[in-house]
Amino acid sequence: MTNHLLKHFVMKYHQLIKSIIALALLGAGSTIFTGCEGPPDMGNSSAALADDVASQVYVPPGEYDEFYAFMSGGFSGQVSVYGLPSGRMLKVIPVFSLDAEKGYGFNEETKPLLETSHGFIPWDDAHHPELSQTDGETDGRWLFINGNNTPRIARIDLTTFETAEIIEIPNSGGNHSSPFTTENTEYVVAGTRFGVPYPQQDVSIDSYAEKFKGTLSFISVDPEEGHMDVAFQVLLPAFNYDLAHSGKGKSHGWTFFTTYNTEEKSTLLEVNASQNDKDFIAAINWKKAEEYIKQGKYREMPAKYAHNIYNEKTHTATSEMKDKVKVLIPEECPGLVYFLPTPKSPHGVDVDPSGEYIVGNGKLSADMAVHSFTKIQEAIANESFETTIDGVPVLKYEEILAGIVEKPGLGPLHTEFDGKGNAYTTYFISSEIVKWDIETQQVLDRIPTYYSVGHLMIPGGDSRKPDGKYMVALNKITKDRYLPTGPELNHSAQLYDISGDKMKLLLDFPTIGEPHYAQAIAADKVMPNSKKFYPIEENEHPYRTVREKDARVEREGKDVHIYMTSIRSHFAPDNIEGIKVGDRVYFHLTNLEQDWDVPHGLAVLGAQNAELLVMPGQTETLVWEPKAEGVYPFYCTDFCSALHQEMQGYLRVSPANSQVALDWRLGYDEPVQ
Ligand code: K7E
Ligand code: CUA
Repeated sequence: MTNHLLKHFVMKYHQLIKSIIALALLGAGSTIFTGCEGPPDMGNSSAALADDVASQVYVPPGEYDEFYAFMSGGFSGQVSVYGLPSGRMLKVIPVFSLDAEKGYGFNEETKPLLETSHGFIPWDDAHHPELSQTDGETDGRWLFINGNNTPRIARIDLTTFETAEIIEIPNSGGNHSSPFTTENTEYVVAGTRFGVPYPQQDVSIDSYAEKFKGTLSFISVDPEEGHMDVAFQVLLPAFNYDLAHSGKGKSHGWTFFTTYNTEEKSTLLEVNASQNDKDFIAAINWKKAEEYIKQGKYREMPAKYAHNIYNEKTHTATSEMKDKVKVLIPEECPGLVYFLPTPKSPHGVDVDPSGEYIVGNGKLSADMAVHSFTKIQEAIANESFETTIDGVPVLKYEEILAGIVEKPGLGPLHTEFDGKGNAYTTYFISSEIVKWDIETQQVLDRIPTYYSVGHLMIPGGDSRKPDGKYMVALNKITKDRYLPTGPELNHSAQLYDISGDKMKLLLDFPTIGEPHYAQAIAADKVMPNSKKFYPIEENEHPYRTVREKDARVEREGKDVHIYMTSIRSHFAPDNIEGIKVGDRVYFHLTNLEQDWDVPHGLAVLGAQNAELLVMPGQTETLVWEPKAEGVYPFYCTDFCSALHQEMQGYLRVSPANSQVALDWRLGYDEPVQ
């Protein structure tokens, strides 16, 4: 956007604010263009790209990228992995949604990962990937991500790049302010976006202000195994808890959650939740919470939630239903929670690498408030409280303010840091990123995004040690950036060089779903630990077949278990007879390969299911219930050798009352049995 247009926006700010409230975050893309004389000068974006830009993002064939970037899939429910600076897509990791490509959620082993208290849920809306940290630095062990719709947090193991665990969050509705980690991954957090009746019950929606509540959950993470548990919840008024970040350095021990709808309305929120001049950042002293838990000052409340863990030895997930949770009530726990007044419907809350500055991205505010952790501590010590809400002291705004960034842009959403004293904030409505000095709050630079940027990401940009070389803008609107693909366009990411004084656009690349947020990490923190295959001698799957000569078929009533192996380029057995209509057939396929990148697939004609894609050394199970007699081919779906097309077999299905004996073989001369 040109400076002229920007000035125009700022001047018209007060006129615009009404329409912003009405339109903000709704008609996004069009809002940019309707309030002014025409579209911004887009020609500049490519003209401004100098020749050296190409070499900055060029990773020659066969060479590796410098960073792994993990992008949330938004409504795809997955995580996608990109290399930076090339923007090459490396993998899609299935998390909350079924993925037919990998059989995830279709095979028997991964189905339990998608169990919840509402039953099997094959989809979610994933917003915020978050890397595990040690001492405030990303450590490359795990990636967490929230499921927004049916509140959940998933943990991805970065040795396998697979979902290892999913825990459901009870007493919650819309797990949006999640899963932001603490400095040593003591906790990942989960704040409810929607107020919900507490406990859940059949009540009038008009009873919102009295019967509805908002919970903020702290999910402990086992430092060795990574296993998650709901350590405690804090029970608060039914505000909408939007985003969070934990303190670091001097503010380690605290976590900050933004709120909107402090009006506690349940209808027409675009107007009703935009009344208060200031909403709050809820500051939770979780070290204090740990003391209260130790002292037994919690209430144990009934709560139903699923905890699902994938076991890498058995290659199988299990799901357990939990039934209670520890709840802390602010009235009973002084010093646990404070509200920091923050203008106006803040979206992101971001803590700078030192832990001193807490940035409230007030999306409907002209200026942006930056709080000081030191001043917050002083205000608490002096009891400088404006008032108290449900036992939570509200600190005095003026006393906790480090400063404000004056009229930087329109619609601030999120801020990240480069570790060199600079902050970078996205402006959704004015479609730009503004760089400013954390200590002086002076604006230093601004650059347009194409278009309507949401989150931004700097590798390590929310940790104590950002790697301030690149920045990625995650844009909501793609419009004219790529060849048109009909009404739906992939979201667009943009890569910027932030190593100098001026931000510089390097690259556009399309993404999958809606990557609200992303995280990135130096490749050498992850690459050395990447698993190449599963050692067959460690396979503890109950239906494994570790030698081809053990391949067999066993009938247990109407259940038929096929203990099958695959190795280039055949299945054992490859001819099976004696299956009957009405049987339930389990293909337990063990891939005997012990080499990197040699998966085999398995697909069966008429199976109402996805394929299996079995990694070397792994066992996976496809269930098939044949509906009609006949002879059904099956084959390998992954081109695994020159004789991949020969990797096939047949399964004969006879009528339910037939006398055809169970029989299986591989080759005419060398029967398996
Ligand atoms: Cu899209 Cu973090 Cu869900 Cu902001 S959120 S943009
Ligand atoms: Cu095995 Cu193709």
